[in-house]
Amino acid sequence: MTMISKFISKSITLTLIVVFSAALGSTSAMAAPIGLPFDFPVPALGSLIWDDIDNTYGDPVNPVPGSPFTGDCEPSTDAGAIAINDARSSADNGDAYDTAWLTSVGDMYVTSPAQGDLTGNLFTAVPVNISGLDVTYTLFFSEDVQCNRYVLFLDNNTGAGINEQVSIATNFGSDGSTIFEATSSGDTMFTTTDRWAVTSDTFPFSDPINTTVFFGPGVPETTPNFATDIVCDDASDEGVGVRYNVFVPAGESRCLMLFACLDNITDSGETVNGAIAGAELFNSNDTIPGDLLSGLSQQDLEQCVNWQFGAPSSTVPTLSEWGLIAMAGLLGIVGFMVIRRRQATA
Ligand SMILES: [Ca+2]
Ligand SMILES: [Ca+2]
Ligand SMILES: [Ca+2]
Ligand SMILES: [Ca+2]
Repeated sequence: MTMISKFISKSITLTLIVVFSAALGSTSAMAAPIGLPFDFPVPALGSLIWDDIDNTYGDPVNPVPGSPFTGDCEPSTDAGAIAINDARSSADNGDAYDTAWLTSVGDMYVTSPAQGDLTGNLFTAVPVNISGLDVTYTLFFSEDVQCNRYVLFLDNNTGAGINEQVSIATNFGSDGSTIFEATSSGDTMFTTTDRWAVTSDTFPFSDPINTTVFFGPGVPETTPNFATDIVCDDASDEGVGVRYNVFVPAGESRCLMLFACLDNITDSGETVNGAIAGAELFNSNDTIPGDLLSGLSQQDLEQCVNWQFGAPSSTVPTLSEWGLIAMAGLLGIVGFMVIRRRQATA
């Protein structure tokens, strides 16, 4: 081996170690068990608190078995489904929800054992297996904006592709006073084409203004095939329910990512115009506010089928940033050695 080839082989080994350590570091976050129910106050944002993340929701005697769009939202006897019971905004307005992010895969509620993991601001429920998919319910609580991020991971560890309908419902605390202040299409009718909806309990407000974000801009692989403003057994239009068709190829993972925000989103004010201005930040992947994508890898983002991150239908693996930095360094050093060798033999 020449000196240069020895050097290259050593450098490649070093590069691999750097890349490998970076990859390990990103997945070895300390496990931090937390019992259900738990609350998540965000002291940096005034009175903001996400209340009672619990596994006591879903109606076991639902007329449409396992549907989050029918049955009792807060039943006295429950099906063990996981959801956020309520929230209070920065400006100290309570009763944002009467359960948010109640979820079904097919006709099965996404349930949870009484213990999950809370690492920093990220809650991860224990995965449950539904129709062959390992389903992981996660919530990220922002420190920057009055929003939480809901991501449902669907891992297919079987040898065949799986297609499922995923239904997600949020019932607002605004009850029969709920009005749709705005939707992303420019009207106040909530349909499958709306990326987001802003609702309130009608001015003057006593509950927070709610913004719910259902999918991203561009051409995501899936967007809702059904949308309803009547969820649970409430007769009035006091919630948002959406259903997605998700295909998970054999041995692969997919996810759905939605956001729920309160009041002015980026400040503590409570105005319809402020909420709409905040909602519009979700019209571009580049303006999603604050830390809301924190902890998600580029691969996670590309697997969330209701958003379009990266090139469409791209399956080319990408090097991590560390890998790119190490590779750039390696190429630079090799170039330097080559130049020196040329100078030495000139
Ligand atoms: Ca409530
Ligand atoms: Ca209320
Ligand atoms: Ca309600
Ligand atoms: Ca609309």
